[in-house]
Amino acid sequence: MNLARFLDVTTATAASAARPNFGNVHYERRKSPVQPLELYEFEVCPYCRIAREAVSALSLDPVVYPCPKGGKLFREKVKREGGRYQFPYLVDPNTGISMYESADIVEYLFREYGDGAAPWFLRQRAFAVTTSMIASAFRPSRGRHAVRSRQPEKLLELYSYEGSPFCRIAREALCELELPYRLHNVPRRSPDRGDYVSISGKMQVPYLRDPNTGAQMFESAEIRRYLYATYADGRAAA
Ligand SMILES: N[C@@H](CCC(=O)N[C@@H](CS)C(=O)NCC(=O)O)C(=O)O
Repeated sequence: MNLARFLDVTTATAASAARPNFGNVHYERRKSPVQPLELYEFEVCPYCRIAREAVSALSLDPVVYPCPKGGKLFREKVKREGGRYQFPYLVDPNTGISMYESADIVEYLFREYGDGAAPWFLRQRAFAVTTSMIASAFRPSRGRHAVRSRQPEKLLELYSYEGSPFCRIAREALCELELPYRLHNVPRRSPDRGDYVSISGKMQVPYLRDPNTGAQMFESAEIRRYLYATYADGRAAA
């Protein structure tokens, strides 16, 4: 392992440790959305993390539209539809709702799809926000700013769960490149793990599938390199 990779993994692991196991274990899901939820967010935003932990804990599979700072693609849609640039922003086409505010998103998801009550680590607001800010502070520049990219025709697919440091590294690259993707959450005890293993061949995340090129891969460093090589406009992965 070279020094850059060592630092990458160490800081991503420190970020995960600030929210230990939150979103890594499945909570009861009463039903699944028929049409995928849409989540507008960016990786380093601590409030977005809270929303992502909720979808991860419920093993939900939203389409994620990355909205990094300086992004030209999906930020505008949020402004147009919601009235302001603020993230996270959730759209549920099944119920017709759309909302800002991570606390409202958590409450909505567990009411609509879970067993009613969100777990304490998402409900205790001051604790959730503070620790999520600490997590972001370990990787202040990753998953924050947009990098010019070209858009894929078909949605990429990422299998992941929120608290894995390696999944974070993969999500950061998708975010920086503003690549929309279907996020399949497979936390521990998720009922969806069986299906996942039959697709991927083993229980390991992150796992990226790109239907545009046929590429599929597990390793976070390889995922970052692949995404930059394939979609960045003339820039290699840092
Ligand atoms: N109270 C909101 C706070 C959301 C918020 O402040 N989000 C910041 C990013 S961390 C934002 O949208 N900033 C505007 C921008 O990025 O353009 C929540 O919990 O969702």
